[in-house]
Amino acid sequence: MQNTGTHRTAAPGTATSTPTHCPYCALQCGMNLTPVEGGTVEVSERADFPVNRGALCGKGRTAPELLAPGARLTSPLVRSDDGALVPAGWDEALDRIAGNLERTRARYGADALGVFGGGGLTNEKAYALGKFARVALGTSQIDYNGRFCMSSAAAAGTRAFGLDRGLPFPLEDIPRTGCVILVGSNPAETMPPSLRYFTELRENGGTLIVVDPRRTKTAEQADLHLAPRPGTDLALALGMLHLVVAEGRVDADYVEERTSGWEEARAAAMAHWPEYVERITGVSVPELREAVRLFCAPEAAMVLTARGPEQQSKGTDTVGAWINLCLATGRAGRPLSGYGCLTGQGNGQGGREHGQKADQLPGYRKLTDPAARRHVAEVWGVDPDSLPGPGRSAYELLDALGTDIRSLLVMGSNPVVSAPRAAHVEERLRSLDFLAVCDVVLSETAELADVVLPVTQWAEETGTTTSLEGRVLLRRRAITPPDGVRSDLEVLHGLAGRLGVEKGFPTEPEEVFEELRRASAGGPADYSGIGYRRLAEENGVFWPCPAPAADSADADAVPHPGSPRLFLDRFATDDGRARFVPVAHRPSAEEPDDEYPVLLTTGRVVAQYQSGAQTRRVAELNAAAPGPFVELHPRLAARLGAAEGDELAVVSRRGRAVAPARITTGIRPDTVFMPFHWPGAGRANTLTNPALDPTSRMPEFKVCAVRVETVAR
Ligand SMILES: Nc1nc2c(c(=O)[nH]1)N[C@H]1C(S)=C(S)[C@@H](COP(=O)(O)OP(=O)(O)OC[C@H]3O[C@@H](n4cnc5c(=O)[nH]c(N)nc54)[C@H](O)[C@@H]3O)O[C@H]1N2
Ligand SMILES: Nc1nc2c(c(=O)[nH]1)N[C@H]1C(S)=C(S)[C@@H](COP(=O)(O)OP(=O)(O)OC[C@H]3O[C@@H](n4cnc5c(=O)[nH]c(N)nc54)[C@H](O)[C@@H]3O)O[C@H]1N2
Ligand code: SF4
Ligand SMILES: [Mo]
Repeated sequence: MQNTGTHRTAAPGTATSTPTHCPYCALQCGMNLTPVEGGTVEVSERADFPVNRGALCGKGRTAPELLAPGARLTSPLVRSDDGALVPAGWDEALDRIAGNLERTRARYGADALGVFGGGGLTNEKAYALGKFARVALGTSQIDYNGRFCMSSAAAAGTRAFGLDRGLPFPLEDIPRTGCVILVGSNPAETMPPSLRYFTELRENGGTLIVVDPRRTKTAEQADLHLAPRPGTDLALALGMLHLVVAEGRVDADYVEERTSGWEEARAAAMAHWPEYVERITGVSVPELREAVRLFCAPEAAMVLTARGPEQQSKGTDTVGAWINLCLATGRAGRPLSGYGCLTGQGNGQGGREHGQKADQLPGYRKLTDPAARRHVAEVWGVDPDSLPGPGRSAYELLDALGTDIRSLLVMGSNPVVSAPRAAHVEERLRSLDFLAVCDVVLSETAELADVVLPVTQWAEETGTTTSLEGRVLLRRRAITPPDGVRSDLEVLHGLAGRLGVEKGFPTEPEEVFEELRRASAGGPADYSGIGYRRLAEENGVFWPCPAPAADSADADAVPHPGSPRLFLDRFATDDGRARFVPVAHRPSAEEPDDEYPVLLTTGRVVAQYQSGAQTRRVAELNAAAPGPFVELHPRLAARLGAAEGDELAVVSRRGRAVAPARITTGIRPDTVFMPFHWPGAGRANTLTNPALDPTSRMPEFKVCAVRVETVAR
């Protein structure tokens, strides 16, 4: 992978450089930007930001390439009578969108309008998009790609702790704990600069356990690598909890003082004998025992999950089982201990808090809660009864396109590549009466649109993101955008005005943030004590951060310091106790059979980001990861008669994808792996199963049954 891994750039330290953060993943690495010729910027090291201390991966380092006018969209596009997308002026493009939305609404009602957002949008955009759907469109039908990301961990965290903040502690705690279990997480490829926290953990004498069906670059760093069959993490965690009980390792005082529901959870775990768990997972009983020993030996320990165990039709219960393991051993809400989820997208954390989710109002409030509706309606200056109820989840929304939902606005996602059962989703998108897409490039989804709006990018606009640590950060504008593009906030302002809502959609990010502060005040994700000035001075503030009480007599009341570490005194439940949830093993929605005998799992490579819409346009990244592949074990390859590089067809009940073989002993022989970054013949999501978790509505991206065949040349 040459130089697409962790990399340090030179530090010119010029007076004109602007400190900001990467446009891509949730680590939100700090970087300095200096304007250069050609309308782009140069990235240099920003050593003062503690999370990455100047280190960047190849994606962050090359992100400026997409700022060049030739690399991105600089004019709105509209579908002409002969079916081509042709350049148009902003007024024409916005008029077309507003006109179509209005006609759809008049004919079919407001719920025939859909909105699909993204976890890469800043807090201001996510907030404005949720408000736009409920106030300007009046529709309940809004959801976003974060549903495909960490929603199972969010649901399980809320269920157990009463609050979902991905990491309840900062990354800097990792090197100081005793043991970390990383479940279905591959930071060596997905957040390279974060790997040092795990290296330092081991240098300090701590141990790292990695649970992944593949021996990834991350697993290579581990003291113990467990390689379960995809989709069996729930059983694995239950087997470990069984051993914790059987070996007398339960922290009875902690369970008594800080939790509820232990007896039921304990009984459920005791039904999962180690030998039974070995049969389900393929992880041997001695390996299970070793994992329990390493996890329980030190005073403090952590479990961190990512998409491996979460993107399953039982993702919520699976995360719940890992949380139960933490609770039974007294490893949550104590210093250097706890359960955390490594959130993925640039604003994966903040994007899930401020109202672009189907059931949600800003501040992580519930749309079904009358008090929350009253509070937010007051900030918005509308009647609480005018706010719609909860809408469909992401996949269900996409599945309803062309039937119940007739017109769709997409902002910050590329579902043609990234949604499960993508051929069906693509067909649903094509069946819409009207599709509008706001993007920086002509993504595969934008290619299907009736109107495409070109928007400004990270270095061209100010806004806040909330990193995987729950740290609210200020991204600053470093350069002027090229002519022809507008910000997402300007788009929403322009559309709302055309729909007759003249007020309430400001285009200045700080003005939106000030409103978000008020809307979030008193909610679980309270940002009311955070302002742009403070963010500029403090390198981020951890929420919750309430403002000093308005009725406080003391005008100089000390500002809230923010909350780097949660739950140390009490959990966010009504009684302050963490809740055990009894869970039991169940099979994946699709198990292998004679016709589809192999398991497919999917994920990422270091040089490409998500649907690849951005990174496939960067030459260096494309050279490092030029296309899809099928990773398989030599034994499976031998059975198929396939050699390295041979074209393989992977066939599921949803469709067929073709990509070259990459043969490695680092994967289970019963499993193949495909990265999902590409459209076309090698699109992994042609194959994936949209079976949904009943609680989080997360699709089962990580497990489905397939048949693998060689393709005759
Ligand atoms: N380079 C790069 N970095 C990224 C992204 C990107 O697209 N590219 N995306 C960002 C985003 S939005 C996200 S969500 C994160 C995702 O970050 P990760 O969760 O680290 O990424 P994935 O590759 O999806 O999945 C992690 C691992 O889960 C394993 N896995 C598959 N099935 C199972 C299973 O059943 N059980 C277990 N235990 N493991 C399993 C896979 O083999 C894989 O190594 O990355 C972020 N960073
Ligand atoms: N098989 C399989 N599928 C998966 C996953 C998996 O592990 N396996 N992972 C899932 C996960 S975790 C995720 S997060 C999703 C992500 O999948 P997508 O939602 O498709 O993510 P991106 O490719 O980041 O899409 C973002 C789009 O918005 C554009 N964009 C970027 N910034 C902005 C902005 O500020 N404004 C606007 N208007 N547009 C912007 C980008 O150019 C891009 O076209 O994929 C999911 N799909
Ligand atoms: S790890 Fe994530 S935030 Fe850091 S440079 Fe790479 S993509 Fe950007
Ligand atoms: Mo994600």
